[in-house]
Amino acid sequence: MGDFTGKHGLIVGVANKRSISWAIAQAVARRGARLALTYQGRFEEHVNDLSQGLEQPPLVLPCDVSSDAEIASVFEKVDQEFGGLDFVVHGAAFAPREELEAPFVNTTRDGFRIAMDISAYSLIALTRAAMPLFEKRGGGSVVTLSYLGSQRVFPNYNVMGVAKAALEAAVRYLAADVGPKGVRVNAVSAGPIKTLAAAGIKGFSNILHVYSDRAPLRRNVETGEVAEACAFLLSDAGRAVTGEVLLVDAGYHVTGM
Ligand code: NAD
Ligand code: 0WE
Repeated sequence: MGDFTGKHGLIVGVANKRSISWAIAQAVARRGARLALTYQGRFEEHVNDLSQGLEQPPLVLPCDVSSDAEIASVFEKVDQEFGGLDFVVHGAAFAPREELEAPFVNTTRDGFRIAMDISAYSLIALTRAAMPLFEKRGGGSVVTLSYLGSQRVFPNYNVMGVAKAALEAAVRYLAADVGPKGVRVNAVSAGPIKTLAAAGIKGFSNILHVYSDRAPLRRNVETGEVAEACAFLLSDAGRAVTGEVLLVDAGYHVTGM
């Protein structure tokens, strides 16, 4: 989907080879993109190892998205190396584990703040920091990853559902704000996939079964399929699409009972 020859992108949220962000990195690198990959502290080795497998060696940088200083430093280095940027992928999400286990009504002030900061505010911070680099290229494209728990109640998704609702609203407000500068902002809302972020979520296998039983396509989705949808939105093929939340869930979201 699309040609990324000569394009430069920043991808945030690779933890390991199962990460949706890693599938996106591969999908756009295969089509010619030169990438910067960022990792959260503990994943440095994993990401360095993975980066060997890309056709063009990526810039690999640390970035905790809750730190304004680390975000600034990433864009400084990306600007030095690439002299601008064409796209950003935001694939970071986190809520304290307790918040995904306790009843939603017990959501703590701190758990709420952390989930919102890392999973929603960070999209605004990254988009703002990318603007000067996008402007050097006459525009840009931002894609984030969401989940249907933003609109519907899934047991235990809890404060992450509220954070994803905020994230999807931020996509629309950002799209309206930066659209006049030729920058597009979209989300891909993926069906459940057994990644690190899903590991240890109580009842996750059950969620996978509910989806594959009820989804119109009667199956689950793979990271590569989510990545291709992201590549579409990041590429020139998606040039008239902004402020959109594209569901890539084998159709699960249309079902009633
Ligand atoms: P993953 O665990 O591979 O990726 C989550 C990433 O968030 C990790 O790389 C982690 O390092 C990063 N992260 C967490 N806190 C961070 C911080 N403070 N600073 C920087 N990075 C931080 O899992 P994934 O499933 O690939 O998740 C990627 C995105 O896809 C998330 O936004 C998730 O909500 C979304 N998503 C996942 C599924 C699913 O079922 N796996 C479904 C729909 C949407
Ligand atoms: O967004 C997510 C999960 C993100 C996530 C995962 C964790 C696990 C480890 C955020 N914070 C944490 N904190 C941790 O300590 N998904 C879309 C995957 C997911 O999680 C669910 C789901 C689905 C789907 C939780 C309950 C129900 C469905």
